Amino acid sequence: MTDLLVIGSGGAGLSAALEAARSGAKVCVVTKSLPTQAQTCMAQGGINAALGNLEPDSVDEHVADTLRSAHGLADETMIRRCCEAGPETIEWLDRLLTPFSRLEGAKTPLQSIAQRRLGGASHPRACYAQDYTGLKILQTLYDRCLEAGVEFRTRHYLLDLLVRDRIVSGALFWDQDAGEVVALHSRSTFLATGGFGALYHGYSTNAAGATGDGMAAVLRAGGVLRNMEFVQFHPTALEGSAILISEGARGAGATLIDQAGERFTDELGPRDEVARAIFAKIRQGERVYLDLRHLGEKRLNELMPQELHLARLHAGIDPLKEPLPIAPAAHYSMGGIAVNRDLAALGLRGLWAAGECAEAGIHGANRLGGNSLLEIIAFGRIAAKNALNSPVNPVEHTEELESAKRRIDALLQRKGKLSPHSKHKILGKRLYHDLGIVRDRELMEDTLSYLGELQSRLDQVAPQDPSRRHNQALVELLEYENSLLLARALCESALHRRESRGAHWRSDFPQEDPEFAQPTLYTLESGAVKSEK
Ligand code: FUM
Repeated sequence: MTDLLVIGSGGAGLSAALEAARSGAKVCVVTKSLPTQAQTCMAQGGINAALGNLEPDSVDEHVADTLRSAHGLADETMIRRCCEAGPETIEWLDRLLTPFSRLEGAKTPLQSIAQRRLGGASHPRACYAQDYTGLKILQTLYDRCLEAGVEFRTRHYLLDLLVRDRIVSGALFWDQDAGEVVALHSRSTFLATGGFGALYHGYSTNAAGATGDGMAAVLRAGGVLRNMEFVQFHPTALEGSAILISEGARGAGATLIDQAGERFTDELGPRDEVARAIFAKIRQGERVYLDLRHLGEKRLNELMPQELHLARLHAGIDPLKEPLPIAPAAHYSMGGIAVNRDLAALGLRGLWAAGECAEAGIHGANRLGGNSLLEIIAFGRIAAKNALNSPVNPVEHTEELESAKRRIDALLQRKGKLSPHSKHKILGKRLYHDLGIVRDRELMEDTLSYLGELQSRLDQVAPQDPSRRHNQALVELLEYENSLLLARALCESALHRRESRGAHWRSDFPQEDPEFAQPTLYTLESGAVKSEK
């Protein structure tokens, strides 16, 4: 029996695990893939903290930038908590030996951490490790977790939370290597399962496994999702492959140009605005490029070795010689599990959540680059402390375990002709075009009935392989089921919000409307979207 069951091994999960293990708690991290295979790596540009290492900055300005970008849908108290935690979070990561890029001639280690300006920020505030920031943080956290005695269970897919009378005391998993269902009980359960960017399969910077499994499990357990209509489209993914080219490039001076070689937008505006400006060009049949040539080889090798490599590998283009064709791609889920100010899931006891899977009132309608890494580390640690302070008494869930075993057996025996992978690809294309950067009622209503059809034909989608062990197609089927559930939540929430705000842009309601200045709430029980009062 563990004190803290951490589901997900990205930055939020590993920060929570480390914090808890260092306080003496027994911690188990469970992940559906391998530790450090997480979307945290996609936050390449940096982690925000008002250190003022390049020019004067303050927590108040960080709060103001974040609030402005959230378009009235964030919780100022939570934003302040997050921004105030910034400098201490960087100090903590520095003590853990995160290899940040450094400035020369600084008086203290903290003052020596290099910072760059990302979109929507009034100062260079993102601390970085070249363009590997998220990855380097993850690797550092993982090393420290191993030293602190955290147990890891890999390739365990979250099936459902163990919940009775609204009290969560662990979860059921499909152990992909053993080919069996396992129940893990815990005094506290922490979800750090990431977002649902992979719903936009083929049009997303996220890995195919970013299917919002924790959010879907919370819905089924009777919990609440908030602001599901807000999906961030990153302005600069490589055209065709959707490989992320970090905002750090624009922070260093890269420009966006159209076919005529003209600049057409403020490259360091908030992501929603930049993505829309690019999308408008693409809809007119133009191509859009990110031009890094003028930055020069020395600077690019120093600041962005990964971007250079990715462009050469995936686009076959040398950014030192040619501009890169880019297009916006789904990058980040602003919406997620509704949590209170203690980061406890609404409507359920014993369950905490932080990071991209949670909606904690930080990002509202549009997230600022660099704030997600800060949120996952700062709130992962806070959530772990809160969770350990409010344990529940786990009970046996024999019936749930048996029913999950029967369900998996039935899925493995299913005879349908369609593969989950092919269905996911079709869904991704449809969502990008009809529930993407620009939306309207007609398209969304069509999408909703399309989702209904997909749901009614779900029994024709089968793994095509009855093997119990190492069956990736079974996992893809489970992920596809979650994707359909979340796509419906997204579409219904987007239909409910009859206005344009931040990343939710409707051509039929192009203005922000004060009527909709509250978050949306989505549950399975009510079967409907409500505005939070
Ligand atoms: O562009 C980027 O490096 C992404 C950063 C982020 O999502 O915070």
